[in-house]
Amino acid sequence: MSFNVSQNIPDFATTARQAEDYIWQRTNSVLHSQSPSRHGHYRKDSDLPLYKDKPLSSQADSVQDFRRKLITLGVITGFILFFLYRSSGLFWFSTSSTEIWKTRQDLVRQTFLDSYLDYEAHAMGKDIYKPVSKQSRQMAPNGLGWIIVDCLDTMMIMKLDEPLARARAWVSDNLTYDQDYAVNTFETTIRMLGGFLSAHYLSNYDDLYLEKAVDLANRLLGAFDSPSGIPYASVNLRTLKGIKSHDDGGASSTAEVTSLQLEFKYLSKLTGETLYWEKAEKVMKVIDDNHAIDALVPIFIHPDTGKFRGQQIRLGSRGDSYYEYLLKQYLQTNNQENIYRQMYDESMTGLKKRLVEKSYPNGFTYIAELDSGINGPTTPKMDHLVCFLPGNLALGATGGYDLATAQRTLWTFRQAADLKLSKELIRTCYQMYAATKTGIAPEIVFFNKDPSMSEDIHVKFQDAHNLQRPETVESLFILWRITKDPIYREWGWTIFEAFRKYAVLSDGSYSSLENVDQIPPLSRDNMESFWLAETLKYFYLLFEDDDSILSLEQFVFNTEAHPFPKFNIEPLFKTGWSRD
Ligand code: DMJ
Repeated sequence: MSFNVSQNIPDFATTARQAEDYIWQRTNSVLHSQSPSRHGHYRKDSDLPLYKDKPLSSQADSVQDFRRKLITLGVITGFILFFLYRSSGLFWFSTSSTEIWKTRQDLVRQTFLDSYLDYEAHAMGKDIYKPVSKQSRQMAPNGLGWIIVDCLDTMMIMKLDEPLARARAWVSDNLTYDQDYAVNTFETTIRMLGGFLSAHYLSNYDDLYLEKAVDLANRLLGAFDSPSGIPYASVNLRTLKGIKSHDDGGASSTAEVTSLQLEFKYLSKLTGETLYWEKAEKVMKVIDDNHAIDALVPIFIHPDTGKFRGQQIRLGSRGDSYYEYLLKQYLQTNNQENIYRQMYDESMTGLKKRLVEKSYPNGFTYIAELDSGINGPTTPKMDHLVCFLPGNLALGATGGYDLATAQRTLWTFRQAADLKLSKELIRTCYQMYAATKTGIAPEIVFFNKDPSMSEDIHVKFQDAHNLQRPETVESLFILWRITKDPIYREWGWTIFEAFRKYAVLSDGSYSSLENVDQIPPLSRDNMESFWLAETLKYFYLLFEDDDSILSLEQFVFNTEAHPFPKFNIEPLFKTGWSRD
């Protein structure tokens, strides 16, 4: 069963067929509207027999006649070739590019509905949903709104007014964060707090969402009450007590503690309350005081001491959004906090020096890992999570402006190099999809460093699943907006088609996959909230023609794809720290 809420959504095949009919009608009307020639041989409906009135020996007329026949033959051949071309699926001539992308965007919207309405029918308000078995459960006793809150803004962007009204009513009637339950500080911040903040903005400042955001943020603040100011991995929503991670010697993830800043700073801006700003900003000083070599940070940090734990460095899980938020903090306050730009540039220099490698035989550029520290050997492993980086590099190169505009102002060697690396990396991320049987990327890949081997990409059995993650489509969206190279949209369309073919269930809903190299693939019976909050939102924006919608010049997207408007730091705030 496929939910069909919007009757206006055109069927792609129907659109193509209508266009074909239209061409035929036009063709026939052109042919039929020919004036009868003095020879009368175009007039099939003429009473006169063909050639009846043709002068018997007119040399000129027979040459003209031959020409006409040639033209007619040419026109007919042209139409035949044209229809053959069209029936091969390439129909650029008949349907304008705008129509094609609009139709594709409508398919994304329909896919969102197919997923979301299935969730709504079987698990409305539950935090965890399994679309195959239709089982669901809460994370906290009364639920956190995990799926609903995360995708409020997607519904606003896609103009899905009816499910949005029901979601708002659910939030208003059912959602309370006054629960004796420990949540993950980072995940709750980026998904719930981030979701409320962008919903507040996009709903034209609906108070309900801001009230929820403030209530939740006040509870999350408890996580920052550590000796160093580095937040604990978890926090109890009722007692406001921060809780150390049960693993990793109690250390928090570096990416987690450094990916709260956009949300808390925007909340400061909205409320005028500086405490959120100060707590979030303090973390950045503690990190910087560690003086990581080449600005590449280990992936764990102790909340007690503020010192890194272990030496493992990577741009994948637990490392990724540290680098993302360095750049985005600089962008968020309209490029007025140069300290973050410096830190970002230093880390990208370190990345190019230490982590950028190429595979054999095709020379795919990838980001390696350092398992035993900055001076240890690299491991050619790359998480799909790293695919946020091409988009981030492009964003850093142009500041969110399109390439032509950015190049008109100041275009340095660094900007050019960052954009070049961005393009190489997105090609690799696309290859991570193209290399599998389903055309869907696995969670983790290994790249080949051995010149004698023939395959660039290797996937271990335990890494072959796919959680419908957003990073590659996020980067495609940013690169499309910035470069306007149509290849990024085409790659996005190919990936989207693969999801529609292999992640879809028999009832039209969607699920994660167990193994992307198996056809038919086995479903994982799981739907992550970021499928609705991020992946489908970025597909939708990638296929949008109008760049002024959530313009990258005016908005920063948090790491869960929730857009916040940029703002000026003055007069309320200042960067409250400086580098040693
Ligand atoms: C999301 O929650 C966020 O994008 C986060 O930064 C990384 N992991 C998931 C998506 O893959």
